[in-house]
Amino acid sequence: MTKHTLFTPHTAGKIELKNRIVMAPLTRNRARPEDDTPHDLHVTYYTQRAGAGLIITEATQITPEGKGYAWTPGIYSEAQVDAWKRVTDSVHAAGGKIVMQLWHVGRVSHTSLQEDGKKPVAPSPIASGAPTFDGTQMIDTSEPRALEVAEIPRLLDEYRHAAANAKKAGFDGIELHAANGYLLDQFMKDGPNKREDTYGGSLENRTRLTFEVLDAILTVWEPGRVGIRLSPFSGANGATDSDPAALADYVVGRLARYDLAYLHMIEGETGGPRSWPNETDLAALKAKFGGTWMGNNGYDRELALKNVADGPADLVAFGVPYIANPDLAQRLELDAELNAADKSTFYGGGAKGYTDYPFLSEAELKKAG
Ligand code: 8OZ
Repeated sequence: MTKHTLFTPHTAGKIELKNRIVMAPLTRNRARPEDDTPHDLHVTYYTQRAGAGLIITEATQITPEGKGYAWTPGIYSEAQVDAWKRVTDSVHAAGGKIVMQLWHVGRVSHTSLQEDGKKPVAPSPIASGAPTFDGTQMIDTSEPRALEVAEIPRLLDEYRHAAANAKKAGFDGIELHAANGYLLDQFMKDGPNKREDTYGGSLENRTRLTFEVLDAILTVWEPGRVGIRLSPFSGANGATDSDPAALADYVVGRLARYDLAYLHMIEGETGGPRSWPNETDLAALKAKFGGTWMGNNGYDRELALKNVADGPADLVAFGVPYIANPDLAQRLELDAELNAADKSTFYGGGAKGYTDYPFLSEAELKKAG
């Protein structure tokens, strides 16, 4: 029996994947509170999932200012580099590939999560209206202050530094988080971005920061090891745009010139419908990009098989199914049953609901194989 394409290797830029099943970036809020480092549990959790063609880490802040939730990890300190190195070494020893997702939350934060209780930064001083978690309770995000143009070189340095740290930590590449209403997405969308300078107004201006950040991290990494995540069709965290089809078309068109590892597209709204504007044709967008297209959002086995075979996706990223199934790639290949995910342990806590989901047993493997 020939293998379905979903289970065959694919080269994403310069990253060689053993199959086309990707573990999506998943915020799990289990980093050490003292210093935002991943610990032993993270090593186990990611290593258990090394059967994926590619693992994308949970969103990881590039700087303390980029933090928006309790217990998310960072990649700005030496302690964080050392801790992540243990994760990458272990994943590699298990035959996996892993890239780090670089994150700055922008306005999706609270003063209590910022150094010295400072206001979070954003394109414009407009609160996201989205909630966050401060380590005790869900709270409204704070009203941010507008980032000044004079601060942008400092921000680019922080992205560059984080990208260099990810390299030191042994990752196979990085993914730039430019989705879900966080800083770069806030700049790109005309709901949160009301600026009247060179970072606001036209599509060229609103996307300027994203491309400046991309250029900054490309001084550290070759393009074939850099991916980017976008969600132009989503209003997550209050970031809406008046013309998402035009935004998607413009950004994807410019990304086509970069020869990146992949474009990771949230096809619709995370946890919501797989829907996009009538004017948008995902296959045409993929063709415009020209490189590896990673589809995400609401995929099950059937849709993944179909979209990889019919061409609108080269890779498929699974989120919730990867929380509950460390051996998801194998289960999908064998068409075995999936464990159900326990929502109550998604965010925060310890091993429960994190590293204790069962692998297929010998008996189940025999039955399925
Ligand atoms: C869920 C909870 C907190 C953050 C994203 C990084 O949506 C996230 C996130 C998801 O990209």
